[in-house]
Amino acid sequence: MILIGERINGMFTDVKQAIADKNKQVIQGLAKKQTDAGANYLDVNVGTAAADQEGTMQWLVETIQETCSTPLCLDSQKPDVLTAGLKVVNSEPGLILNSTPLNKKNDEEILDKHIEMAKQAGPKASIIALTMDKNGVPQDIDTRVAIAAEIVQKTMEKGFDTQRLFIDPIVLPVNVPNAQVQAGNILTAMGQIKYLSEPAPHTTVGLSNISQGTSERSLINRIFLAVAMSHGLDSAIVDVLDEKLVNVVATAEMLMNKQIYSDSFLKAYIAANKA
Ligand code: THG
Repeated sequence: MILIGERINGMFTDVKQAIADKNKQVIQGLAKKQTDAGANYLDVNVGTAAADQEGTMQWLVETIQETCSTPLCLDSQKPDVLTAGLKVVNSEPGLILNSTPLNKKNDEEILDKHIEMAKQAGPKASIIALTMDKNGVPQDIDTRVAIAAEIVQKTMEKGFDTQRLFIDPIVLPVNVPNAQVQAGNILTAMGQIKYLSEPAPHTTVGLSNISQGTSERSLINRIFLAVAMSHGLDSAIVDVLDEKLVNVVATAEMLMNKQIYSDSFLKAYIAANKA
């Protein structure tokens, strides 16, 4: 399971404040803590508060890279913000560009642009593409899979390895009226997306979206993650500082026979993930 740490996101009050104060310690502390907890990548999202999003992305990337070499996942819907991040990021250990829809009303070519940016960034750069198009976020299984199929097709046409593609079926909060059915739709779509190419694309989700505004947030996150893994999910943007969540990942992998059982399988998982 590829774990992407969600915490360096301007959506969080402490990160928003650190960005405003140019407080490197807060950002570097979060980078180190998430790396120690088993994050394979660190999501970097400037949020909506910063006036200068491009400069903020660069400051975050440089600040993180001063303290650790964990691969980064540059998270912005704005190509200019990603371009700014790409100027300073070290893609040597790996990189993800997060995230592009299939197309947008005002940008039909956005997926092509992201693929091109990833190609320029070197052999280890991947992209996350959302099962979303100019009509918005689909509410049913078939449209999600159809959009995913178009994403896979375009990826192949561009000569971009499908193993460098992560497809995100877009997780919505479960408490939104009429949205409860979406969790199941996402699981079914995810299972089908795995059959779109050989080798299969990765799948990923913004896990914490599922529990926004609910009580029992961490319980909902943990259980949805385990269920999603059984439907083929092989990556997620998560709160890796939730130790029990990481234990759920380790246990699910062990029960699916992807990790060998030993009495210390939890410790072994963390140790292997850190390496
Ligand atoms: N898909 C992709 N990328 C994404 C998402 C996605 N990136 C952003 C987001 N969704 C994933 N990251 C988060 C980070 C935080 C929260 C949810 C998803 C979250 N934050 C608290 C909240 O809103 O309640 C903030 C609380 C606080 O300030 O402490 O839940 O889906 N590809």
